[in-house]
Amino acid sequence: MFPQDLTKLAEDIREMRIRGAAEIGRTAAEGLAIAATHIKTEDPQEFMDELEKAYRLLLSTRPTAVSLPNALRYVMHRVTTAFKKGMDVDELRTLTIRAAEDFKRSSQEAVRRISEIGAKRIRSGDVIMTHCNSSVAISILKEARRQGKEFRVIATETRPRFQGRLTAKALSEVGIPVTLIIDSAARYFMPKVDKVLVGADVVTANGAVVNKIGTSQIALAAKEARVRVFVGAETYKFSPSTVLGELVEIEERPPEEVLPPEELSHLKGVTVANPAFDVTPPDFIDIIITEKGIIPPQASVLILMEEFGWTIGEESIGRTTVEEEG
Ligand code: RUB
Repeated sequence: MFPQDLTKLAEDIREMRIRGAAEIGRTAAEGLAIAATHIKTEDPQEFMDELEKAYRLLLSTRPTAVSLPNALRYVMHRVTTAFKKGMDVDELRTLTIRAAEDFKRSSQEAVRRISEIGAKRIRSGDVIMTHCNSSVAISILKEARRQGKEFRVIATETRPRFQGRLTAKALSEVGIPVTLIIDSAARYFMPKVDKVLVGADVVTANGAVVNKIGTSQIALAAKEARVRVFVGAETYKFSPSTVLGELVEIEERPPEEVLPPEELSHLKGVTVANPAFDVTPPDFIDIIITEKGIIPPQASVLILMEEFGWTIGEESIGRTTVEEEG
């Protein structure tokens, strides 16, 4: 039995009340801290077994954003190392909570750094298209605005969950003019756009970016119109398993998000497909803005090697993508 807070947190991620790759990662780490707080045992092995169950629950909530396993493994790696050194339950509990806080802090700092680096790429007079609701893309735009730059944003509404409305709200609140468009109007507007700026759920070893469904179409239209595509992604969005040739799982969301079940039931022979993400190949991306600096997508593997070591294997994947303290 999981504590109620943890079950609710996992459900909030699954049902997208908590969403966006960065927030999913931070919340998942917090989930382990909640689990650690509630585990009632004096036996370190039992503590680890219970924590492992919480890890599996959190891991199962959404399959695509690699920030989720990277955040969880960051915490688990530190606790497992301490367990192997013979720490008692109180120490393991404290360490789990501290590791989750460290991940959160490090993630927030990465986003802050990216916003500083990314804001330099935005000029007054720009028209910037964004898709979905990326906290990283938004923080870059907000920082540029804070620096006094005057620009306009075109935000796609992002069917079926309409995350674009959240983006429009967040930007308008800081005085950035926004035009909200339907997703299928992206190519129509592209000739008027100077830059496309999106976030990422995953960056693969070859520099492909997995982000909200529709991102690749926008990147395609951008390439056709010779508009540059910028991606904002913290290094914990880079996927170590893709170095080993693993493919990124694309989440398939329920059909009810697209069509009410009662309507669907009247349509004989009609099924609904609702993939939540797509893959934009590296050739369609100009730069990836990370907290370590700007890289061309083709250099993504270097970020992974730096973060996970030059001999990436199952062992190193269990490590971390954010710096550990002490
Ligand atoms: C959100 C989405 C966002 C990325 C990046 O999808 O695709 O663009 O997660 O977000 P969903 P951030 O709404 O299905 O979670 O920059 O906040 O990490």
